[in-house]
Amino acid sequence: MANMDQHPQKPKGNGAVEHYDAVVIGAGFGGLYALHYLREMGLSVRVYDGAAGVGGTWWWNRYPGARVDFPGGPFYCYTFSEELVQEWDWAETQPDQPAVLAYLDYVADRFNLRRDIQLETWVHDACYDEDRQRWMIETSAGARVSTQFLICAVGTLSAAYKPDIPGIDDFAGESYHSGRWPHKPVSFAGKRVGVIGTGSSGVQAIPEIASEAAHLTVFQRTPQYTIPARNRPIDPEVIRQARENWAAIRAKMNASPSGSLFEVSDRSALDDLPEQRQKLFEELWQKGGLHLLFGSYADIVTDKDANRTLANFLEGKIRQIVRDPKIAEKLMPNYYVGTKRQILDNGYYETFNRENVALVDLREDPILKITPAGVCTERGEHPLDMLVLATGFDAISGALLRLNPKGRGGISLKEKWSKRFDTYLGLAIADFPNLFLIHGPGSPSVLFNMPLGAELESAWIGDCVRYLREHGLGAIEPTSDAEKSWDQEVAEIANRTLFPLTDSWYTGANIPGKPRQFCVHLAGPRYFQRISEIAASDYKGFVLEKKIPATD
Ligand code: NA7
Repeated sequence: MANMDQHPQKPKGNGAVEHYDAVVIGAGFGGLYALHYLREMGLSVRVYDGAAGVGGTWWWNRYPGARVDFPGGPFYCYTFSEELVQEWDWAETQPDQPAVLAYLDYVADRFNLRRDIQLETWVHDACYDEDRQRWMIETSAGARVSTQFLICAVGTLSAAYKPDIPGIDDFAGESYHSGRWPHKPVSFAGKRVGVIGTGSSGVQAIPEIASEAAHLTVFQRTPQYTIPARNRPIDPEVIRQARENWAAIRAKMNASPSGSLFEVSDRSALDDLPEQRQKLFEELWQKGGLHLLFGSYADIVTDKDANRTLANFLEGKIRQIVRDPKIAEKLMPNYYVGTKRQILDNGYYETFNRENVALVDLREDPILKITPAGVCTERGEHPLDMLVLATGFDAISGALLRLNPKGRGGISLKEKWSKRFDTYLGLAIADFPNLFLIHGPGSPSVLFNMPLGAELESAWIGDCVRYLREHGLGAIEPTSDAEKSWDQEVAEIANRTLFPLTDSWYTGANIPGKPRQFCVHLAGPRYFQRISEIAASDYKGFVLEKKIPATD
């Protein structure tokens, strides 16, 4: 896989080592809150991020149409500060990327975080020094840094994936990856644009590009189910109620399987007659967003027959919306609905009714190569002025592997994770003492409200650090046995669902050669209960080391 990020060469430092209690890598939702939490505990903390601004995934993913694909507004944001909830005005139900970035910029100022954040700085190397119980870090700015705790808040969708298509670097026109979108305005006007990829990013971008470009060619390998987001201004009453009852709302989100306020159905899709189901599906389709998936029936992602009922409904919608039946058939997905990241769109299927949009089905007409002039498929050349790669990410584990820390005995994460992405609790890794993960493999990460999950995980990490300090301990690390049983727990929960059966970035199937493993802990609130129980049991499953007296 081509590396999308050309990290700057390391300038020579002056040799002095900077010392911190904790280093956090990443200044997105996870890293910003980890900084706040640890600093409030009195720790010296330094955050490094390669981007030129805070925001993490929301800093990089600024492609047209990028929006929150979860219940947004006051429900996709930090929950820890009641004042913040009172102060920040969300305008839309599915905030767009500039709105989320503006919020994170505000948070960085509001909590005075910037003084401890160093931007445009990549961590090049991180090695654990067993004798000192500290991590030694080298940055792209040439600094050498020593820290007791290393918190990796590197993002689940941050290692952009550029496929190995012959000639991909030869294209002579403008070329952009959705996850590395430029900060200058990009104009599609009068241009022949090609988009490769129809996941969340492609589906969000395609209607926007089509409305401006002279012509758009969509290169689709795998069609996906998408549901109208029905983004709209937030009802001021919803905001008022959220502000008035924040503690109760926060508790409700904490207790919900997805970390949201969705009313979850406890009924089977198979208990209803077809007309009843159709009526309910239609109602929830009109409501928009994830209601259809979460609020219709309890067994949509656990029972194949229940899943088929929703698939039939959505396929009917595609046939209804897309006027040309041949194009509609090309857009027909073939997987268990809901087991890939559920896409929320703004007029995606409708886009294929436009005169200036063409769909190339790569399953019957594969890409042979990319030339300076465009994309060559088996059936001919598609001349283009601009190529957009919406080809996704090496998700969940990719950014950690790119960092490739070296743990006990010099073992690298790449060696450790060559076959499986073992962690304990999704928070820690055997042989990597004092290293913590936010949204790591084996945590609820991408299938739970991510800002809320980041808060809960950061607080767990902070409390663990406090425990070590209060007990005169210098290092903590899980046992391999604990990792094995955690791995089993994650798999057992997942195997009660249809998720592992689908090729997706949840299972790693989008990256050639990546080990297949469904890495998301699907038990939401039960997960957070489990990790607090483990903390309360004096960190069962971990080895705790006495503090070695400092020698420097
Ligand atoms: P996804 O969901 O991984 O989508 C990537 C798309 O790119 C998907 O349609 C892939 O088809 C396609 N792809 C990847 N490689 C190729 C090649 N070689 N040829 C043709 N098509 C290819 O990533 P997204 O960025 O859309 O979604 C991640 C988002 O989830 C994130 O931004 C949040 O919004 C939530 P495939 O399915 O592999 O056949």
